[in-house]
Amino acid sequence: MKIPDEQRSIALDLIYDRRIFEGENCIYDPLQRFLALFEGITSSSRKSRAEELAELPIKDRLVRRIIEGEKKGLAEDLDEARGFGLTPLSIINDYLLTGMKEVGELFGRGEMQLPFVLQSAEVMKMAVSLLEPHMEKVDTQERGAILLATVKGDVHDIGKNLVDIILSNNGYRTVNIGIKQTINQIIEGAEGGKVDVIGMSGLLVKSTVIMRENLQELTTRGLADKWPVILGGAALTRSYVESDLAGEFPGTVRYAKDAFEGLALMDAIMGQKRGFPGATLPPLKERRTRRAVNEAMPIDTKRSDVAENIPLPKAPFWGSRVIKGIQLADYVKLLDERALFVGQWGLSGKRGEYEELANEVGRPRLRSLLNQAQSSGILNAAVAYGYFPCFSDGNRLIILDPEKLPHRIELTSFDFPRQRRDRRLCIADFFRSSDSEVVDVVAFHLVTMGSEIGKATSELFESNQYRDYLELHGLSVQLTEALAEYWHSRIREELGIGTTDSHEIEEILDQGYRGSRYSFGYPACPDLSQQVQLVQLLDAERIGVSLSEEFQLHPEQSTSAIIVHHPEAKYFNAN
Ligand code: B12
Repeated sequence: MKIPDEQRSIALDLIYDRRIFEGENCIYDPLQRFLALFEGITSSSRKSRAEELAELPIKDRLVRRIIEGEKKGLAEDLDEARGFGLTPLSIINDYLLTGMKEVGELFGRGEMQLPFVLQSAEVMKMAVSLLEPHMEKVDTQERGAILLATVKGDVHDIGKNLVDIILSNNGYRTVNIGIKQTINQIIEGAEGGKVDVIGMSGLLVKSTVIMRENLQELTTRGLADKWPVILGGAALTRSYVESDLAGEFPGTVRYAKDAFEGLALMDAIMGQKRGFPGATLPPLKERRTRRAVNEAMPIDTKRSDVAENIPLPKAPFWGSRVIKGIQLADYVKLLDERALFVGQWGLSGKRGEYEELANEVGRPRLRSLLNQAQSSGILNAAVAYGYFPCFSDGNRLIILDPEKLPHRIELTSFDFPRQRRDRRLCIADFFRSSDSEVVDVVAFHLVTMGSEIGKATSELFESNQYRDYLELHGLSVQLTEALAEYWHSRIREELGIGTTDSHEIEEILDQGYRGSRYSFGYPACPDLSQQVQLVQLLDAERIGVSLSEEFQLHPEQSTSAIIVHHPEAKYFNAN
């Protein structure tokens, strides 16, 4: 956006050598076009962005500052605007918020990416704090207020915090009370904060149940009509919220797929509340006919057609070990760039723009962030892992005490669901059964990036460095995944099954190896409560990881898995 479109597209044509030929003749040569475009222009004749901005009338300049995320010279511009007699409130509402509205529209059309949206929000935040000392009490009339909380038992806060950033920098007051909040704390926060709306967030499947209970509690206490409720988070679906929950809740409840939908809902709710003409809430998603609930069916424990008598790898040792101080260079090779750039940093752009965004924005930021993170000592990668003798019994995997072998003394066990269709797969089928003369081997691992990185990201959020916050948080979670991927490859190597590994990183990230790594909470083994046995087996406290009552790992940037060597083991959905 800051480089004129023509210059940008010709520069890209040059980088990617997009010459066009007709037979032998080159009919389009980006190099020639590039030279022609800049003929006679020297670096001193090119105006700086500050100069370009300075030429705009002050009102347009304020709008552009927000859109371009340009902080330099902001204080002077705000003084100039006030010098013209504009009140702080008018500066905010008529110009700065106009800029933020445009930012939202650009984002909605895929023409602006999340890091730049956050950069604009940073300028907005700074402008408001510079204007605040000049505001009269009456000036501070707000557009509306929302309480934000991640529900009981759930530690995820990035989604809720992004909502906080977008809403608070679009003129709404936010009361962000944090993670793991009970309904009592939510109600107290809403009463105390005098909010208009309650926003709840949650990424766990369990959180969707908690949200339902919270709505029931609001109803029982006669508070259903007091606050409209907006719900968001990965495990929710629009139809669950807008048909199932809305059907049971006498008040208003809506689903927001992202922060901008949250903003649109706030605009609609507040518009209605203030009686703005034409303000309406989007209609609820149509109620679908409910699927027939499965009557309690007998549990199917019959083994599937997975081959049983495959040759077994040999465990390098029995029991568990701890490895600390793992070097970034070892696991960064397995960083899933696409998941980082698109999934975490929102560098999705329009169709076909991924490579450009990755080259121009993603990779340079990634390099500098990795350098900073490494030199500041906030990466403390550690692993607890181990190998255990085992056998399957129906849908259970029995873990044996390695010290008592050859006697088969059970240490603990895991229960896995079986598919009701397709191949009727169940994780237990990938292991020798109790009838086998030999015992099988299973590996587990639990990896963590430590707690310092979480503290560093929180500090960025607290100090309103939104873009840095998003980027460091995103990097931290993808490094956790990379560490898990790296340790899985070490385990394959130690088991002697790494020889079939693909040499391409993209293929490795797509399970291009023998066996599989299943994490509790994912579709092949959704029951999170079995993290308990895993954490005990690996004695995870040794690497500073503990499990909360709601089966969440602390520190947040941690993940666990059961590692299966069977060649037929791949991801599947047991539901
Ligand atoms: C990255 C990731 C991780 C990372 C980091 C997790 C973290 N702490 O942030 C790591 C690798 C560490 C991880 C680990 C685990 N994860 Co994980 N993870 C994810 C993943 C892929 C993306 C989450 C994310 O960062 N999203 C980006 C943020 C910005 O999005 P968001 O929070 O959804 O918020 C946006 C919207 O939803 C919306 N929104 C959210 N809230 C609200 C509220 C309001 C009011 C509004 C308006 C809008 C709104 O707006 C936000 C911004 O636009 C999700 C899958 C997914 N698609 O979401 C699984 C997921 C959350 N993980 C899952 C699981 C199971 C785990 C583990 C338990 C696996 C394991 N056994 O180790 C562990 C647990 C970790 C722990 N500490 O306990 C499950 C949870 C489901 C469940 N079974 O309960 C998910 C859903 C994957 C799945 N099964 O499909 N995970």
